Amino acid sequence: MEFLIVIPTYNEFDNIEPLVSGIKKYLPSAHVLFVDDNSADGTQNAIEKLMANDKESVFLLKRPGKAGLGKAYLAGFAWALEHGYKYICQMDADLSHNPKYLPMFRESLNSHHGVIGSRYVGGGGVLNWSWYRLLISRFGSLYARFILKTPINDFTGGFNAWQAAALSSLDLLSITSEGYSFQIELKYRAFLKKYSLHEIPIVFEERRAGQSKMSLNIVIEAIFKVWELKRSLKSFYTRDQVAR
Ligand SMILES: Nc1nc2c(ncn2[C@@H]2O[C@H](COP(=O)(O)OP(=O)(O)OP(=O)(O)O)[C@@H](O)[C@H]2O)c(=O)[nH]1
Ligand SMILES: [Mg+2]
Repeated sequence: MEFLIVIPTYNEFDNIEPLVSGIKKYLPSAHVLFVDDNSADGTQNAIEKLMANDKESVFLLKRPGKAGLGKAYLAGFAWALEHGYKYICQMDADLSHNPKYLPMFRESLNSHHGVIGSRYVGGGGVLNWSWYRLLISRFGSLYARFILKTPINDFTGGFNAWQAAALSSLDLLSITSEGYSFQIELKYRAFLKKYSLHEIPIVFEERRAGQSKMSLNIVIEAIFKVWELKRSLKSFYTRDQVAR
């Protein structure tokens, strides 16, 4: 069991089939775990249809209701670790994350604890986003980088991959972030652990099908959470490292 892609879904019916065919095209050996929060649009049916022909590599974790991206990922990570995968990848379901980058992610995990798909390094970018969406995202990453004093260019992006051993050492059970701040928290914890993180340029494409779950609450959570992370995690990991 090598490479598992964990994909949280909420009402992504139209995206499931093209996403899985893209993954199979570029990284045929990858397994896929969908973590669905009881979508109302038949997303689970679309996943189960694929599973009927592919019991070996497509899996579905059903959850009772919409509880946010962070909780879905934590459930998916726990499943991945229980099943003994060596590498764990995070990816959105809405085709914003192009599966063509997966072979590069896999390759880079040979020499790095974590790989960050980055819109904000040379060669990376965003297609078809409104100027204000780009501004929120660009500002969000710079804000987190500045406050947390951490040299990561794309803090909020959700296309990342981890060596399972490194991921499992991040005290996942104590993570409380829900939306974008979940991505910030994970990367910050890995940085504090002094893990090697490699940013690979990706071009992010705006979703074409389904509805965005981005909300003002998610942005506000991230703005405040960064300060909380700085306070709570910095002292926690410094203490941990001194003790060792
Ligand atoms: N299981 C679960 N998945 C979620 C939840 N919220 C968002 N997702 C999924 O997380 C991924 C990212 O969410 P998006 O809505 O695409 O967020 P975004 O990329 O910032 O915004 P847009 O691309 O504009 O839609 C997608 O695969 C969503 O289906 C949730 O509460 N539970
Ligand atoms: Mg999206």
